[in-house]
This record gives sequence, structure tokens and C-alpha cells, in this order.
Amino acid sequence: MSESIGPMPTQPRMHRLIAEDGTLEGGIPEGLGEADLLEIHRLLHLSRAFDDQAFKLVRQGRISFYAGSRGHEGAQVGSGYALEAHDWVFPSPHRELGVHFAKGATPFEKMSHYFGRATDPTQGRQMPNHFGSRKLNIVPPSTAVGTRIPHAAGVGFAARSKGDPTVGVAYFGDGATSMGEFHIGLNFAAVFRSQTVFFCINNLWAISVPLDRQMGVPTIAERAAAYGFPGVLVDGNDPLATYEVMKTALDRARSGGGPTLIEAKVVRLCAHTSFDDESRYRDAAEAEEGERKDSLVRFRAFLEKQGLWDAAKEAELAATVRRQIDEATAEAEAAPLPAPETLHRHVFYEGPEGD
Ligand SMILES: Cc1ncc(C[n+]2csc(CCOP(=O)(O)OP(=O)(O)O)c2C)c(N)n1
Repeated sequence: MSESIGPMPTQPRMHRLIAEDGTLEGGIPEGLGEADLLEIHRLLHLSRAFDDQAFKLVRQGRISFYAGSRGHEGAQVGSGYALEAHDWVFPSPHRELGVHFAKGATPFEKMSHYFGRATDPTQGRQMPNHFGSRKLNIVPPSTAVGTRIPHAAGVGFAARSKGDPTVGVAYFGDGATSMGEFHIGLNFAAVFRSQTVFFCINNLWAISVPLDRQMGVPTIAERAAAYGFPGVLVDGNDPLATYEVMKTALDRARSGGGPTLIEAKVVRLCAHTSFDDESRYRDAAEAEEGERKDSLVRFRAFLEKQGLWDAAKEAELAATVRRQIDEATAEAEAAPLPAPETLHRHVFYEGPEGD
């Protein structure tokens, strides 16, 4: 190779605070007390229990479609827990369940969404898995992957222009990085120093397309260098590490430091959606290996090593969460469908009273 062509940029180091066996390798992030750690654990369980239930409801023909978050919870809950109420979230169209819960969505609201009921915050108007909540600053996703990335860059730019501490946060998958909008959004945010965090949950697959068909570099995080801002690689099965990198990126954005790209590596522990047969393209060994790294297992081991948790507490939490999900399911299923006469509401302008 000619000497005028230099070496490839070095890859970012993987940020991790909890080892796979639950041993704390780094410090507990500043600002997180015992109550926070237990709440993160609860949110992990709530997400997993909701996920299990939703897949069963599809099988029973009670809801039509579901895209699971199993295996993504450590990245979703940890990062979501760092968000403030006024931050705007632009989730991907398929997952982010743990972010919704961390931001304050209730199991009833989420179930109402899957049942298409009037009690869904978007009143049954969205496709399943396109959850949004005006109250919680969660923008319903667009099905076209990656197309909300520029919106998060725009919100971050608007906030900076107004001197408002709000951050625009885009969540997306590895597949979305092949979309033009990924490059447009990152470049815009860099040029205008938007208060934006780009949070990529890399589960190694875009349905059946593996990562090495998506890009020619080993990590997504290192692509940030091309735009001129930091790219961070984090173990997505470590909720403390995902919290810490997200909190640092949010603080950086709020204080005028500009955008950050975060890549959280996870293993998808479910098929792409309830309609996908992953046995046709993925080796079962990948998910088996992923189960070993599961964030729920790791975080429980961490809490036990810290003397904060035991088997009895785990059983009690599992039962409580199970009951909440069952109640939310029953209540959402019994809730009314949107009234037909409201069909056009939120479609055509109806004046301030119709907003
Ligand atoms: C623009 C566009 N092309 C194709 C699709 C079909 N599609 C739906 S999900 C998906 C894969 C998305 O993968 P990724 O972004 O990695 O997120 P993941 O679903 O793995 O979380 C594709 C290609 C789509 N929704 N939008």
C-alpha cells in the first residue's frame, strides 16, 4: 500500500461496568443510588414480561403483530433511565419497549396500543409497534427505518437555537445506518452542533441481513469520526454502562458540546418480529450464546453481589410484574375501540379544540 494512504482509524474500546458474572468492574455511575438500581432491575423485568405476553397474544390471535425487545433491554432501560422528561425521543419502528417504560409509559398504555384501543396514546391510529406519546415526548416512529434520525437532529438544533436544555434522541438499529437519513442526520447535527444523541442498538441483524453486509467497518461507533464528533461503543447487556454513556452524551449535548453517536451491542434473543422465521437464516447458537450474556441475568447477579437482592425478592418481583401485565392486558382488551366518528381526527385540521 502507498505510504500516502495512512492506517485505518482505531476502533473504539467497548465500555463496560459490569462483567458477565455480575462483578462490578467500574464504579457505579454518579447519581445512581440504591433505589435507582432496584428501579432499573424492575424495568428490565417489566419489559421482559411484557415481551413474553405480547408474543403469546399474537399466537392466540388477540393482537395482530409484535416485534420483540428480548435481548435489547439492557441497552433500552439503561439509556432510557438517563433521559429527562423534556427530552424528545424518536424510537425505531420495532423496539424500544424499555425506553418507553423508562420514560414513564404504563403497561396499560402499551397494551392499548397493541390492541388498537381508544386508550392507546395515539388512539389506535398507528400500526402496531409504532408507539408514541405526546405527554412523554415520544414521537411515533415511521415504518421507513432511519427516517426519524434527521428529525432528532432538527429538534436538537431547535433546542440549541432557543437556549433550551432539551435533547433530541434518535434510537435506531444497525440496518438504519445504511439509510441516507443516517448520514444526513449526523452531518446536520455535526455542522449545527445539535443537542442530539444518536443511539444505535446493534443487534447484528437487519431482519436477515447480517452486519457485514451493512458496512465495511467493524463498528458503527467509529463512523462518527467522519462527521467530526465522538462515537462510543458500549456493551448493551450492561444497563449501568448504557446509562453512563447516555448520561454523559446528554450532558455533553445540553452544555453545547455537540452530538454523540452511541453504539450499544446486543444479541437479538427473538425473531425479528412475530412474522419472521429466523431459523431460515440464523444459527441457533448465536441466541444460545446471547442468553448467557442476558442483561437480566447479569443485573440480578450484580445486585446480589452488592447485597441488594436475593431469590425471594426476585420471585416477588416476578409475581408483581406478571400481575401488572395480566391486569394491563385484561383492561386494554376490554377498553373501547376508537369511535368511528372520530376517524378523521388528527388527520385533517380541526382547529385548536380538535388538537
Ligand atoms: C426504508 C426501509 N427499508 C426496508 C424496510 C423493511 N424493514 C423493516 S425492519 C428492517 C430491518 C431493520 O433493521 P435494524 O435497523 O437493524 O433494526 P432492528 O429491527 O434489527 O432492531 C427492514 C429492512 C423498512 N421498514 N424501511
